[in-house]
Formats: sequence, structure tokens, C-alpha cells
Amino acid sequence: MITIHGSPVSPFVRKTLVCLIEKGIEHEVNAISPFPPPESHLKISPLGKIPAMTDGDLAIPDSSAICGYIEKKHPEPPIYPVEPGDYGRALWYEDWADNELPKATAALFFNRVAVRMMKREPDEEVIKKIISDIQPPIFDYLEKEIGDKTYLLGDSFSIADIAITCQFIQMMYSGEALPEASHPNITRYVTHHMHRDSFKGLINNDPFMDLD
Ligand SMILES: N[C@@H](CCC(=O)N[C@@H](CS)C(=O)NCC(=O)O)C(=O)O
Repeated sequence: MITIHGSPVSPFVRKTLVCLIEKGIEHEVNAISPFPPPESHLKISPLGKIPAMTDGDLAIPDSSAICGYIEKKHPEPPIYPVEPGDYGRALWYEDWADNELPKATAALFFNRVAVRMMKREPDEEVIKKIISDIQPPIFDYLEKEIGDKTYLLGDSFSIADIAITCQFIQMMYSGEALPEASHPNITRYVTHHMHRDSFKGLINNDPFMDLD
């Protein structure tokens, strides 16, 4: 059976869990924290990060590698577009959502919530700077990419929508609302996707917010 190692509160763990749930794949979660990771975790995740996945003797770290493996092993329903152009764009959005978007979203969770778990006080100056300087260009790019679409690629739900929605949920877990006035497309898009059964079940299991 597939085991995802990492706390479900992590946006990257959430990404892998949504993929598994969307595909109806049986799995279990070994809810470890990476701050610091248990010694045994370094054997399956050399960088000490979460998530890592094991499937029998196979170990794969990193949410993108894990989602790619899941897609190859269980192609239906697809979460990566089949059309080559859309596939390439999906990989781009996934990479952007994992590496650029967190500077504007998950960074708020880290600096407001995770620091307390590490027995440190949040730094309000850092938080203000994220909201005033870092968020606008990142959100402006996404706002234009979304436009009036429901799905970023074609007319189906894909890894691009999963990776992006995961990061905004993390921002909301820090107590920050979606940017309705400044970025209405983002707000409409994220609100739509986070109400899918896969996301909703995970959100309602976490201690930060509840969805009807
Ligand atoms: N590119 C990695 C990023 C994973 C990641 O940064 N996870 C965070 C938790 S949300 C982590 O393990 N941080 C611990 C650390 O950086 O040492 C992925 O997609 O899985």
C-alpha cells in the first residue's frame, strides 16, 4: 500500500493526498513533522523534507515526483493533461506553484503559525512585507493566467489546479482571507476548487478552518 510520510497540514503533503483521493487510491498517512524529521525519515527523504512516499520497497521524496509516479501507476482519471502543450504548461504551473507561489502564501503560515510550533514568536515586519511587497506581483501573474477560467488547462481539473489551490489553503490556514477585492479571479477559482470533496475532506480534518 502507498504510504505518504508527512503531516497533512503541509501544502506539499496535501498535494499528494488530493491526487490519491481524486484517483480513488487506497493509502495511509504517516503524520511526521519535518521540524526536525525523525532520523528514520532521512533514509527515504535525503533532504529531510515532507512528503516522501513509500510503496512496498520503493521510496520517492518530493511531491512532484510522487504525483508523477501516482499518475504513471494509476492513469485514471488523469491529473496531468495528455495534450503535449497542456502537459508542458501543467508542469510549469506545478513548478511555479511549488516554488514561487509559496513566497506569497505558505510563507504566511510559516511565519505566523509554524514559528510558534518551533517555540519562536512571529515577526510582524516579515509578515507585513510578504503582504505588501511579495504578494502583489505573484498574485497579479496568477490573476491574469486564470482570467475567467475554472481550470487552468483545457476543461479539466489537473495538477496545476491542485498545486495552486494547496498553497492558497495554506495562506488561509494562517488567518489570511482570499484577496477578493484585488484579485477576484483567484478568489473565485480557489473557492471553487477547495470545495471539491477531495480538498474539503482534508481541510475539515485539519484544525484551522471548516467548510460546509
Ligand atoms: N519540493 C518539495 C518541497 C517540500 C517542502 O518544502 N516541505 C516542507 C514542509 S511544508 C519541509 O519539509 N520543510 C522542512 C525543511 O525545509 O527542512 C516538495 O514538493 O515535496
